[in-house]
Amino acid sequence: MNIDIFTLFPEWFEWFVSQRHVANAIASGSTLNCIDVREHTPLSGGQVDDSPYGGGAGMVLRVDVIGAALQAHYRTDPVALAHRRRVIALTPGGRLFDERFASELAGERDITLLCGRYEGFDERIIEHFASETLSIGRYVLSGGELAAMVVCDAVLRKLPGALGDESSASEESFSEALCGAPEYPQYTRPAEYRGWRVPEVLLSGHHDRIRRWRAERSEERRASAPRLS
Ligand code: 6GU
Repeated sequence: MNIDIFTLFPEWFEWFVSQRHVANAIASGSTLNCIDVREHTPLSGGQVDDSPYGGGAGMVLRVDVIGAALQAHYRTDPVALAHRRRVIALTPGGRLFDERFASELAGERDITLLCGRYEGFDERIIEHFASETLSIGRYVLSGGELAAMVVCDAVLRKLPGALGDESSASEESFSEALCGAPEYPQYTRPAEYRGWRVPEVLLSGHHDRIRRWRAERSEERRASAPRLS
């Protein structure tokens, strides 16, 4: 899939794209493209934000600046663009990002992420240039960049080839293979450490019993887990 990220801090993503599973996804044909919004501003001195109408603290990302960046990159009217592909404004009050949302995005060919900064977006960006909003949690970050990385991480690892072992993404916590239940507990060597033994069943080599034991533990965790939505 192709992910375009509109940001004022493209250099933040240099580290991110060098991480192994992200690099694997890119090597397998995905792209992660950062567009520097400031390079496209029609305003002088690289201005991208302004003080809010009506007063108040902080600065707001300007609608004309985001409009110009989208227009320059896609060479199409950004309003029409938002009807053709998912253009997602990253904002703390947006639709909460969860495993279902991640799977939905992993099924897309192209997505665009708009990173807010300062006190946020001029509302007209969200209304006219975005197809939807996304939040990674109910807290305020100083910008959408870290949220964009969270989204890319969760989405790219769902694509074939991103992880070493194909089955590991589909079986883990909250995935459909587990009917939305949290993952069962995992153990590796040593079989005993400070007297803490790995459950005998996992050492038994008895695959049916292991499958049953895991399903039961998974179910137990679901019963005691806090509601996810
Ligand atoms: Cl997507 N952006 C910002 N600025 N803060 C957030 C967020 C996004 N998600 C949670 N907090």
